[in-house]
Amino acid sequence: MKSEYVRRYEGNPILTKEDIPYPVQTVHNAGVVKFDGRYVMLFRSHLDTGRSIIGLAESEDGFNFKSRPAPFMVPSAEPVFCEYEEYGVEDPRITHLEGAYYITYSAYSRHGVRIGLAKTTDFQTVERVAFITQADYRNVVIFPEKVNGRYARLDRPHSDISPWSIWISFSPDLIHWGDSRVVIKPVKYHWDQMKIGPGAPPIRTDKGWLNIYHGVFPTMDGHVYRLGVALHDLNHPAKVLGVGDRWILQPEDTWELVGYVHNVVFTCGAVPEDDGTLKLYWGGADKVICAGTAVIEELVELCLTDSRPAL
Ligand code: M1P
Repeated sequence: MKSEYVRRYEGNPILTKEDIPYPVQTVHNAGVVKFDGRYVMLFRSHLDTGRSIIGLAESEDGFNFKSRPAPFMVPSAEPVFCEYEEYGVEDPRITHLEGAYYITYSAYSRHGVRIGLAKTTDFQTVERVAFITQADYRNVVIFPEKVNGRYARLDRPHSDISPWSIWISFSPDLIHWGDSRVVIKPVKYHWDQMKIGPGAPPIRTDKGWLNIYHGVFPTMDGHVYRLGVALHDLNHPAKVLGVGDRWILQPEDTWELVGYVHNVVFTCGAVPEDDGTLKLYWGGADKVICAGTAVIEELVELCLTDSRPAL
């Protein structure tokens, strides 16, 4: 069944490794923002070694992207950062906040995976700010404004005891985080029953913060990654107003079904537009980047009118 909620761009995939002017094996999992009148995308690529780096591509229309000649972020050589990025940097998300663009990314090393925070104001240079989690965490998205005087984020710690779930945390300075609590858990024998994780940074709507997340279902033929939506209270985002019972996107096109990891659609970014739609970006089978559009109000209604329990 094709998605009722996401209209795929007819030119998918919009970016493949053939478009990248340096050697990579994959191009996927991209954060995207509007900057200076155009779209800027940060995307993950595997190198021949299997380790990942982050590239940058730009577009006038949000669909036709051109890669820069060199990567934007590679594992750091700076003290402290180098020890925790030794195995690669992955899955960038971008949040525009107080005049700067903050990038959260997964930093892999012999110590596990943790989340790095980097900052740019021009997408020419980038500075590492801090690691904002210990191991093991992935999928951290920062809200694009303070909530009740504090910065807020959704995150996804790993656990041996509980299925991997979406948590919320707060911070006075973007560096020190706490007041953490779980907000959405996978549902047993449901499309997201195995694990879930935040996808795109939350989008403000009249009715709440729209959270586009990924959910995973285990099968005898491997795991299937789909995308779903949840809505969080604007003033108290730890309160979940609804989680859509149905997925909004699942692997359907050939390049989503077969690739580096089969049966994956995975988002790190969506761009809200003035006309009430959003542009959604996802990695197809961890190998290519795809795009589509959705009507924000339809996603919000799915959360509110066809919901399953959050916890
Ligand atoms: O291969 C699918 C995805 O697997 C991981 O996702 P999760 O955080 O849900 O475990 C990540 O490695 C992600 O990059 C990848 O797309």
